[in-house]
Amino acid sequence: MREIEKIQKEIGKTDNDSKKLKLQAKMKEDKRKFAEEINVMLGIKIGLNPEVNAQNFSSEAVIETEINERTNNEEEELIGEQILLENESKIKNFLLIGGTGNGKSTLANVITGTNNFKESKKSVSKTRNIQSEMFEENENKYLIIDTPGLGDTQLALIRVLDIIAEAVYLVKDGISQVLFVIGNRFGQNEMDTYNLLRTIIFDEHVTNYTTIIRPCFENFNKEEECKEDVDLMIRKKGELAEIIESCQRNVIHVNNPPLNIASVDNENENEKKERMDDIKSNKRARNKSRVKILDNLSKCFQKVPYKPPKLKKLSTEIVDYMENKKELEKKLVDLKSNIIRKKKLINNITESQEFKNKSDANKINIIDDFEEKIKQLESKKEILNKEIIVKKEIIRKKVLEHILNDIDKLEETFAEKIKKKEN
Ligand SMILES: Nc1nc2c(ncn2[C@@H]2O[C@H](COP(=O)(O)OP(=O)(O)O)[C@@H](O)[C@H]2O)c(=O)[nH]1
Ligand SMILES: [Mg+2]
Repeated sequence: MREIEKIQKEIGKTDNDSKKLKLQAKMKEDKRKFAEEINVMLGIKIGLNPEVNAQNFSSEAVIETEINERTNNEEEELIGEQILLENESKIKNFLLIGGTGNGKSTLANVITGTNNFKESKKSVSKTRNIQSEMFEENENKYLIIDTPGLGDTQLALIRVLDIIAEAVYLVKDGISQVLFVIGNRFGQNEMDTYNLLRTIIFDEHVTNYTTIIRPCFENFNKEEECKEDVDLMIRKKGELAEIIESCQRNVIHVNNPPLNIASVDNENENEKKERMDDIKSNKRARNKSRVKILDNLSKCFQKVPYKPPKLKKLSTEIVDYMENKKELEKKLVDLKSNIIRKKKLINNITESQEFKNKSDANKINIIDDFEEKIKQLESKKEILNKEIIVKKEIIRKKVLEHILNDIDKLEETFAEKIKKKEN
């Protein structure tokens, strides 16, 4: 029940209605599972020893309340689901791309107003997965999608394929804006990411839906300095200059300095105060950045999202497999926690006085029964795992086939990566 209490606390804390509805739905599901578990436990006890009166178990009362609550709330639940569906259809997608270490995850934290994305220090290993977060601001619903630097030469082809599949799945209904994050270390890797996407899932119109984000820009509220920076990038010529020109110089400068400033060894009071002041001032900078960015992004809510033909094609090819895979993954998670719960349950039962009072034959029966159930679950888990792998492989194959159609147009690094894999 601890999990349920945790969710209850979370519900109390949140003001966000759609999050509340989701949490409530999750809580109900957890409660239902818990009740089922207790049912199984009671069933075994009653089945093996009919004279044990079920009323003696305090859990019986719990089940009854759960069941009553479930029927009473069924209608409410249906309405809740309806609202969730309607809300989800109005969400706009924002895809963050760019090289590793340019400030994408930090930007994702700033935009969403969370700390859910991992901001990497140089020494720390970076995330290799797509991460997304939904939030609401002035009745606009944003889905912010953070991607690893696809141009990263250390990234294995298999990961690139998985990332593309996940991104395509998330933005299957269209992209409101691609946020191309360009730090000071801008180089070919960054350009490769943009070009890879432009070649395989977008088209030449992507620049109409591209916003270039320049983090680490302290004077981001000084228009003149921002303009100078854009002029400078354009004067350097090259591919970046072309993109900036064709996205009508849609560049947003921000500064999102870190909040996770580590203390020095044996930090004294003064040093601590300084650090706290720094964090406060960095927080202020981030808040200002957030206002500036959201002001820009909110304009996208009037525009029809970008849904280029290649994106449409690849998403139709993989969407069913992706959904299937996600369903299986969810089942696997449920199954794993079910196994853990069953193991805990048998521990609790064997420690109870009631169990100890039973005859040896009865004890063996109860334990055998549980072990058999756990064994069945374990084998189900194995089957699920295999099914997931099969789905993943099909999806990768589909993405790879899709990329191969354009291999001659790809940048060298990617073409090489793919050819190496082919041989
Ligand atoms: N001062 C400053 N540091 C930043 C800014 N954006 C990111 N960083 C730092 O740059 C590093 C890499 O950022 P991260 O968001 O993990 O980059 P990612 O690999 O593109 O996701 C981290 O140490 C961040 O604290 C910024 O606007 N200003
Ligand atoms: Mg990152």
